[in-house]
Amino acid sequence: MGKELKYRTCHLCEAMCGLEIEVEDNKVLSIKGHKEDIYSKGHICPKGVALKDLHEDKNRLKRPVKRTDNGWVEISWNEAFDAVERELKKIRKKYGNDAIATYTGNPTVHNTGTALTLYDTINAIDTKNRYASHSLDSVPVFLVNQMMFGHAMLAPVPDIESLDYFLIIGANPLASNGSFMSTPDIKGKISNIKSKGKVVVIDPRKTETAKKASEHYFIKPERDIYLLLGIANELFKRTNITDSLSYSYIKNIDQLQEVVSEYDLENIAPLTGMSADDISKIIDDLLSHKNPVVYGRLGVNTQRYGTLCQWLITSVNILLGQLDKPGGLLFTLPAIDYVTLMAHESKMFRYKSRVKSYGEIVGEYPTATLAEEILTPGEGQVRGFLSIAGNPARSAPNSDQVEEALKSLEFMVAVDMYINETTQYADIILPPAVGLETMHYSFVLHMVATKNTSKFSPPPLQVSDNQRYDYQIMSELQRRLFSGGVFSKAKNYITSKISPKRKLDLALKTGPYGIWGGRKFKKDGLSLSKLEKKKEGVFLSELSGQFPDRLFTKDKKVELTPELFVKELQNLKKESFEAKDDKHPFTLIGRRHLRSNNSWMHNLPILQGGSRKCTAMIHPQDASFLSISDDQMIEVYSKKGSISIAAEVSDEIVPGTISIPHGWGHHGKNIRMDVAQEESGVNVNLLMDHERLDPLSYNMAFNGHPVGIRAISS
Ligand SMILES: Nc1nc2c(c(=O)[nH]1)N[C@H]1C(S)=C(S)[C@@H](COP(=O)(O)OP(=O)(O)OC[C@H]3O[C@@H](n4cnc5c(=O)[nH]c(N)nc54)[C@H](O)[C@@H]3O)O[C@H]1N2
Ligand SMILES: Nc1nc2c(c(=O)[nH]1)N[C@H]1C(S)=C(S)[C@@H](COP(=O)(O)OP(=O)(O)OC[C@H]3O[C@@H](n4cnc5c(=O)[nH]c(N)nc54)[C@H](O)[C@@H]3O)O[C@H]1N2
Ligand code: SF4
Ligand SMILES: [Mo]
Repeated sequence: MGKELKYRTCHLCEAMCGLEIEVEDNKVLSIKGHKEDIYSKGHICPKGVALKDLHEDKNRLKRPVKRTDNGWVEISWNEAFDAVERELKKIRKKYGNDAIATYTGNPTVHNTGTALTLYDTINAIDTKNRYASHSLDSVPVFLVNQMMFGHAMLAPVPDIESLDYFLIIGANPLASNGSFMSTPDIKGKISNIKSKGKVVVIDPRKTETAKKASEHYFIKPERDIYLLLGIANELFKRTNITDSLSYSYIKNIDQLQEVVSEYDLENIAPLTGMSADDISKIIDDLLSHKNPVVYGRLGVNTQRYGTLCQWLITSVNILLGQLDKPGGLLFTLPAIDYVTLMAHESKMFRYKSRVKSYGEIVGEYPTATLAEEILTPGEGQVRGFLSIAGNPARSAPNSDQVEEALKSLEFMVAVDMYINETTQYADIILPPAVGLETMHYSFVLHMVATKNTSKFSPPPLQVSDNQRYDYQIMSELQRRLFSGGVFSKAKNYITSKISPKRKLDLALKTGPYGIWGGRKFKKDGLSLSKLEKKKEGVFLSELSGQFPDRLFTKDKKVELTPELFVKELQNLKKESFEAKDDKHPFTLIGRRHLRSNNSWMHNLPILQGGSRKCTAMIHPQDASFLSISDDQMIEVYSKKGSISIAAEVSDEIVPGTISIPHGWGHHGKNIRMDVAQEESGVNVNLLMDHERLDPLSYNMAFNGHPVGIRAISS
């Protein structure tokens, strides 16, 4: 077979770039951005190109392996599934359903087959001990959406192409390519906003995004809550909001005014480390631009005030008159209306975790308590574990405890293509075909995209007979591990038999643009076969206003002052930020790099090397006080652990704070990631206290963590 061009959406981050892949004899010759792609128009980043390396990675497993005293041994799929079924059923029989825990990692959102089968599989296992990476990043957003709009997944998205003022607080889309804002070519979009107005970044570090912005302001970590309260209060003071807002469906504007009224600029400014004048200028700009939006992500979500910050960001946008408005924040209406399809799942706080009594959110307990649920004896203790596309040994806090917990399990199975820091503890690893071997439809990310588009990509590469897709593994586990009654048995059997393509086709046909959409036959409506003919995808619509119809609250109103949030503000008043912890006087924040993706792409040669990635960035003032020079090894310690890491002395970080990326520390004698192990880096989550959570959503508060620093003498 000669050379062929194939087209596929990149699934690695949220941006959904279209790729043009030159293939010959099932080998990748090159990967470029697909210029005709309806959404990304040729944009690509280095990770997209790295899909070739992922395909060729010698460490990638293609057949199941079993851990033995003499190392890893390949076994057949049948043998592997038999063992998983036998061992997990044994645990269930001995200790009950909840003795099996499941953890689903970030790639489950990005892999279409997994996303389409995952919940059926986990529901079949029928355990309350469900965990996911959501509680390491997203649950504050879910909680705010639920409380304000009635649905955890109904997330507002900046109408990025129409903005003339974009205030970014605690996000670095130039490195991350955006989150809860799926849009390719952030750099181009930021330039476009600048040509019409301003992009302003508020971040304890002068990030890649900050450098590209019109203005950047340093803020002390975890003080955003004061800034946001101050902004909200000032908006009420400077304009007659109650009169000027045209919404008929926003409840409790007056109550919000009362709640924020005590946060004057002069009082809050010193807490944030920003000047009152600078904050005042930002408020002037918010009010004088036609299309302003405030946007925040991990910096304001993975901290102790994650939910409150998210609430106030949404509220400030509402006070600016920018909710559900072109040129402001909008909601999508994707071809597969996942929000509506998942409406019955959008529930919270129905039951509590055993050890720490944390409430569940969308059926999941916080990952920060997973290790305790495994290690704490008693009824309901977790003894069996199914990990799907996750690396909690690196991504979850207090990783020493996580590893101790994984080691102590009676049985663990991982669905993953690598033997890494987490899967090394599995008894059996079930490796899926991944990347360019899989078909793709980004139905989860279309929920937070900046335009409504639709695209299906068939797999550009073939798999061998021995390989299995994630969805095949999931469905097999679903059939074998089902625990339920007669009625659900039939449903379970049927759902496990429907192929992901059938599921997609059905969802597309019955979705808002489908041939049966709105229960009427539309000849030119969407179906999978129609999409298959359009390798560049189809444009469906610009985002447009949909409220109050799209609201999921019972009264079709937006709740501006959820009681839970207002109450928590009272606790904030009791908080004092004066130096409480003399042993750990610095605050630690995270950092992302364009050529990295959480913990799992460090084995791809094309992404390794280049600029220093896993360093502790420290301000020259702090470095000189502690006699630390650039590149010198330092010890960073916390209540939970200590790491040695090279210092990167830089005035791009606010004094008193250090920044260390996560997802590194690729060591362990049983792991098999040759390239990653060469430049293994250091695991920052050894330092993280798993009890340091946002008290409302129980999301992990990675940012703002107290640490101490000392120079290591050479
Ligand atoms: N300190 C600190 N910690 C953090 C963060 C931080 O900012 N700071 N960020 C947090 C965030 S936002 C997140 S989302 C989490 C991520 O946490 P996790 O999801 O637990 O970790 P990942 O590093 O994404 O690991 C993904 C795993 O999935 C596997 N994988 C990749 N693709 C596929 C696939 O298609 N199928 C299957 N079956 N497996 C696949 C990889 O080999 C890897 O083992 O980390 C969190 N941890
Ligand atoms: N290249 C790359 N892309 C990724 C990922 C990756 O690991 N690498 N991970 C993906 C995932 S899982 C996610 S969830 C998204 C995350 O997407 P983003 O949220 O854009 O990612 P971060 O780079 O973590 O941005 C958080 C910013 O907050 C700042 N910050 C830290 N603490 C505070 C604080 O207290 N206040 C304020 N105002 N700012 C603070 C940090 O300095 C950082 O610049 O990225 C996704 N995309
Ligand atoms: S920006 Fe994201 S979707 Fe686009 S090529 Fe890079 S990793 Fe893939
Ligand atoms: Mo994430």
